[in-house]
Amino acid sequence: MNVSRRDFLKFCGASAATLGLTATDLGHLKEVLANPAGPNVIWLQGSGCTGCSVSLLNLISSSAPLNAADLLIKSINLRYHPNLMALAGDSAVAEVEKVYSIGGYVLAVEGGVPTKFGGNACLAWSFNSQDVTFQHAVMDLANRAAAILCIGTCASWGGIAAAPPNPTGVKGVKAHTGRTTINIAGCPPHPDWIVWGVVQLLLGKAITLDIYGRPRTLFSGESLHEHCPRKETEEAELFGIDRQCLEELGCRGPRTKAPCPQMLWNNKANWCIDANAPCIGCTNPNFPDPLPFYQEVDD
Ligand code: FSX
Ligand code: SF4
Repeated sequence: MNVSRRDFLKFCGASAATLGLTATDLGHLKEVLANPAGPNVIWLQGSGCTGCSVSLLNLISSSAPLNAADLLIKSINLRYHPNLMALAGDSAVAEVEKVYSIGGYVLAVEGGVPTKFGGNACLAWSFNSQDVTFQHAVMDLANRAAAILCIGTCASWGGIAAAPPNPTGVKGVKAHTGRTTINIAGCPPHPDWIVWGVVQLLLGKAITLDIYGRPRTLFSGESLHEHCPRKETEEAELFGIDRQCLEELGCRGPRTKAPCPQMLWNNKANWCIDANAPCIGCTNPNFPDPLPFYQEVDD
């Protein structure tokens, strides 16, 4: 099968449709987004690479929210984010304390939770000259959160941060806190998936999860391989060859669920396989297993 980029883009619907948002939802969303009293959001970063935040900052959409600024400034009250807030030091942490005392906020967690060494491998912050470990901050804040969004595979299950031999004992947020989490998988997750999660919460919609805590709307159904334009093409034996299947080069598409082929990345410019990079299965709970990458796996 030889699929041109034009044909490929044709079968990729608009994000709103792909994400199952109806016209009524979009109308309701417009009202919610116009409400200055959006929900409080605390965004924590633990053991990860900050790529999840960077992915969100790459958001470009034709419908509201149009970009990350639109989402973060107009739609929600982002009360704490280590990279994006203007406050710093004790005054930043005081914001967290304020929101915590009100309760009912959305806790967004990026990065895994290191649990060895008394949690001292990762500090959330210092407050009044006292160090607070990330594991302690997550546990405390999870207790009074209305919902917990795990942004990325590290926060969901440990991900790269928990890869063997996992010297700092990294765990996912659910494994650490025992609380139900909404796992927006991916290393990093697509910005539209993160926005989708936030929008569902803004709309007051229940999110149905699969057995791994991932939203079924985003991560259920057929494997990514079933929607790949390279399905049933000749097997590539070398990297860098267009339009050939990458299974022998280690593609994890047949064992991975994610709407990458339908949605594309970077403002619909491309996705891993179209750039001749095998899928590495970054939305899977056991990611990065099986290692090494780029080696064929038996299914
Ligand atoms: Fe993990 Fe976030 Fe991968 Fe990185 O910090 S999901 S390593 S892209 O960005 O947590
Ligand atoms: Fe596409 Fe990978 Fe499946 Fe080949 S193995 S068809 S490259 S998803």
